[in-house]
Amino acid sequence: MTPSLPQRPALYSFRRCPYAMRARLALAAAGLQPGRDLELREVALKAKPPELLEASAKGTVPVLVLPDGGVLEESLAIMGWALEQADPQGWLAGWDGAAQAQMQALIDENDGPFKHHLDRHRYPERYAAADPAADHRREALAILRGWDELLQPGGWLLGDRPSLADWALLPFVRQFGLMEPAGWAAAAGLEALQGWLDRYVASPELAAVMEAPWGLRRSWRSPRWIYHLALNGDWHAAQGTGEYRISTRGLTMEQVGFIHASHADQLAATHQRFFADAGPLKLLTLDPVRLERLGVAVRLEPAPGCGELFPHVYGAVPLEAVLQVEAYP
Ligand SMILES: N[C@@H](CCC(=O)N[C@@H](CS)C(=O)NCC(=O)O)C(=O)O
Repeated sequence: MTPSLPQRPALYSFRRCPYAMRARLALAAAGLQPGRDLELREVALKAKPPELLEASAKGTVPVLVLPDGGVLEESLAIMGWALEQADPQGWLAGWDGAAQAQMQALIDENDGPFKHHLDRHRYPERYAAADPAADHRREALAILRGWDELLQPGGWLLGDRPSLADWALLPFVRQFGLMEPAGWAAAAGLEALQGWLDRYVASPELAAVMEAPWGLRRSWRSPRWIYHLALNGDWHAAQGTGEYRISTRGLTMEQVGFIHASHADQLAATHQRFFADAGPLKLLTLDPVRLERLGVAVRLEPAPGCGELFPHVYGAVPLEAVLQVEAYP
């Protein structure tokens, strides 16, 4: 085993991504728990950690990295893996080959044409003006009417109990419904589907994957990045000048000779030691590779007195080396 492999499966997720939601739904249904059975690493899509990109160069979430080095980089593969571990609710178990083929066909229709129209309806600015969002809404609704018909006899896509297909499609239909809630509630010919979505939105299964420990609002802190606590005013000033030059609370880089930073596992103690009474702060995530590329050296050096090694940044931090800015604590 190489040192970079996780001891438990590591799931790279993004709380609101429908693909990641379906993966979390399946992992939770299998009885797995973050912290105990796997490590959940919430990512910001604008600042993907290097560990994710090394495991899966295509840079989408969800990705599951297994302790044996296996990498599952498609949401459906993660759902399949989860259900192989345990399938107590029978999402796949108990359905015959024909039913499983129908599930796959529904998922293909969702991930292909439905998602295509959903994106063009949702983000018209990203697509050509000659391709109006209203057309895509109409096309998406036509697909939804087909699913509505399937639901009518038993309340679920394949009959009277939910299967893999229901859980794989629901996060995407939710996204469609959320785009125009009034229009969705008033849409004709979708009564069964509206009821199906309402049950999902109110379900404990969805609530569980949108809250901790499955749905995190804070990004995972990579051990390859370095972190700096900034007073709100100092960060604000840096945005005006294009670079950040404060070393630590009340001291400039010129006074100290470098800018103090911490590794992820040193952050809480740094906060406690120097900023506990400082009020609201900004936590800057810095990429040392990007800093070096911009000509700013980062050296690991012992803190005076204790000898613990901390990253020290030798030069002003250009804003483009700041990957993320969050309120802290
Ligand atoms: N086919 C992939 C699609 C996953 C996907 O597209 N995820 C989106 C987020 S919802 C993503 O990671 N996009 C990359 C980005 O926005 O940078 C799967 O099923 O897992």
